[in-house]
Amino acid sequence: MCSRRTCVILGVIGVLLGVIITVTVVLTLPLKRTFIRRCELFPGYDCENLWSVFQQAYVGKDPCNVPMEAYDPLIAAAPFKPACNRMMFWSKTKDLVQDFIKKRGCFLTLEKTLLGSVLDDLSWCGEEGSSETFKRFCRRKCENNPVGSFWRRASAAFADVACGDVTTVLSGDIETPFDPKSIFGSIELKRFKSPRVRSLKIVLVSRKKALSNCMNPSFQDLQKELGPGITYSCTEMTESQFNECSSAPETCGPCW
Ligand code: DVN
Repeated sequence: MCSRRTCVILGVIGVLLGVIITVTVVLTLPLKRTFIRRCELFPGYDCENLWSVFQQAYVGKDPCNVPMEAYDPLIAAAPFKPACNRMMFWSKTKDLVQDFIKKRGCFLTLEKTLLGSVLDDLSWCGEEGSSETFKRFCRRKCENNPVGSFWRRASAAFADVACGDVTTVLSGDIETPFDPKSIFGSIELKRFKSPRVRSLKIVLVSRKKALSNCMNPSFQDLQKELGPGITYSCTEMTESQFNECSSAPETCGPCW
């Protein structure tokens, strides 16, 4: 029988070991298990096949040489479906929008679709000469990295089915809320086409003291990029007004 002091020390060591093992297991959980678990929340898809098609885009390749087009077969295997008047895009406002969407289920973001959901906030890459999928230490700085290329390709396909009144949430906390080099500015906005898309409603949300408003010069650039025949509007909101909207009834009704 150990002395009280020894027992306490052994107990603490045991707990620490348990925490280290748990963290190690969770961190090294294969990406596939997360992908499949999330995929199975969407009935009607062959998740094993989708995983296999996904891997073909990057496994065995230089992680700086995975272009957007490498994901074409994956997009074809799980095409995006239009959700007219309910599609929400965002830029520099990911957390704000994801919180909103949890409360306001009627809107659809890319991250709520099958492909957006299975890979949301994950990292992955392959390596030449290896059949492995790596989760960590994947380079993100090079242009054609597997993760960035996926989000650009998925965003393009999601924007290609945008229809009706489209909403985009931008940040009033920054001096240039519309960034033409962002995915929204360089890929999604260009794919909004009339008559499929009737209007683009910008919601400019400020969490702190607003640094920009709907008269911001960057919105001139946005409107120049917007295709003909699409009505443009911009509404300024504080974060609390935006969140009050999210508690409104389950219609994608006119909060803005
Ligand atoms: O409309 C959104 C959404 O559809 C998304 O797919 O693209 C638009 C947001 O991209 P953005 O306009 O470039 O917005 P940000 O806030 O400037 O940058 C978000 C960045 O996070 C993207 O540029 C992606 O960066 P990356 O991977 O190329 O270095 C990345 N990203 C986008 N959606 C993501 C994501 N990262 C993790 N999970 C997601 N769902």
